[in-house]
Amino acid sequence: STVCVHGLGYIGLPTAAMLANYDHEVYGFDVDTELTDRLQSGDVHFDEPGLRAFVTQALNSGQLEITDEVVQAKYHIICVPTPFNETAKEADLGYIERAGSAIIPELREGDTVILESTVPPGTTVDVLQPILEESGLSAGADFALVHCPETVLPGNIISELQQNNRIIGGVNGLSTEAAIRLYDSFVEGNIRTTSDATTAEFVKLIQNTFRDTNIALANEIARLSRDYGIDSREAINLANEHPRVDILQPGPGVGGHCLPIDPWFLGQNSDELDLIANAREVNDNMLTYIMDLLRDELGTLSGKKIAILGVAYKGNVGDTRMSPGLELARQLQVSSEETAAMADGGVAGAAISIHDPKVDDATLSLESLEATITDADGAVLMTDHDEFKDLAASEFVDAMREPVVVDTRGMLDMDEWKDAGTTFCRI
Ligand code: SAJ
Repeated sequence: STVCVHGLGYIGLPTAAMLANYDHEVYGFDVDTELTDRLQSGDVHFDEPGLRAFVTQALNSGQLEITDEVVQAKYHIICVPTPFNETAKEADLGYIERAGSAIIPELREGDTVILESTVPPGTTVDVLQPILEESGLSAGADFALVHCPETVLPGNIISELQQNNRIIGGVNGLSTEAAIRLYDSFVEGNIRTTSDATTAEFVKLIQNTFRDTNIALANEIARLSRDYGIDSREAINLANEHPRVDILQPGPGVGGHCLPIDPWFLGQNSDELDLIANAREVNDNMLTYIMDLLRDELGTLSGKKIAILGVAYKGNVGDTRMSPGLELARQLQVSSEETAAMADGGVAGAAISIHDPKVDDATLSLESLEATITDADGAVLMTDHDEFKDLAASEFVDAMREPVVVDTRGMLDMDEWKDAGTTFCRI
């Protein structure tokens, strides 16, 4: 079929290439003409294993065309961002509204419009449908309208696009059927359907909320464990021996563009967020906890140099969106005047240095590992990159002014690091 993919980011670009590599005639559309120019020459703008080759294959076969105009097509797939407005605690649906408006002139009877972006429950029916119906066509009768949430894990996008189970929620049965025909052509997982789009939207949000809440539990367990002088990771691993217990790993809090945001979407049209909102706070407060761990050893942080190892939001990716490492850097540098507004009210005022072998970002003044830890008073391991498994305790002891090391990912061997002479603590 002909498919027009709207939005060529983390989801849209791999999806467009996937469909093209499965012989659909695909038009990848984006409003950002600088981006479409780059993509036309096969220059992929973000780091994802295998993606460049995958996109190149699609372009070379002639099945994928990158365009800066919306194209008439049997299927329109909307993969635009839904940024979160921190202050209003609300999703910004502007990109979806603009994508919907751009489809109107190209929409024909028998076409299918699929929303993949993560959205607050009700968006497909209450926001997108009225816009599309300005065409004079009616959803469910003249054209199919569905929500089919994306579920791929950054770092593993291409294989999860194929392997994951998908949920399709159409505004009616005919809509659902139309979307199944498209996804069936490349999805190897199961395709599950629901009779309404709002349920599909809700399901996606509770999946990410489950993970965020589970991590919050792990983080609270880590804090409890410290008070009892035990190792939280050993306790969690043993607890998970039970056939019906599956606790995730504690860490520096939760980053990325999904888990820290999606739980709030559930509260957009409801007042019922309680545990879910608390879990968000528990995760965000891990940064305060890390700064308290540093203060326990260093006294004040004011004027101290803290080395931050890892500003990607998770291991082995170069993505820094909502990253705990960057947020820690920000909070450590907060001066006394600004501190009043901070959660813990404590004065930080530290100097920071940052090392991340996976991140490529000129705005961050990243340094080599050696420069980062030289003369530092504290070092915090924030991201579980494979490279960090090989960190050598002796190098830290030699380079740092005071070898206080906080391992928020449980990657380093505690006994070895203590024996080497560091003041070591781990979450
Ligand atoms: N994290 C922990 N402890 C853990 C696991 C993760 O602290 O045990 C942290 C990570 O370090 C990271 C954050 O959580 O900061 C999120 O990482 P992640 O790997 O859990 O998830 P994302 O954000 O990369 O991708 C999630 C996935 N959702 C679920 O697994 C339910 C993915 O499948 C979704 O497609 C994606 O969100 C999305 O786009 O919604």
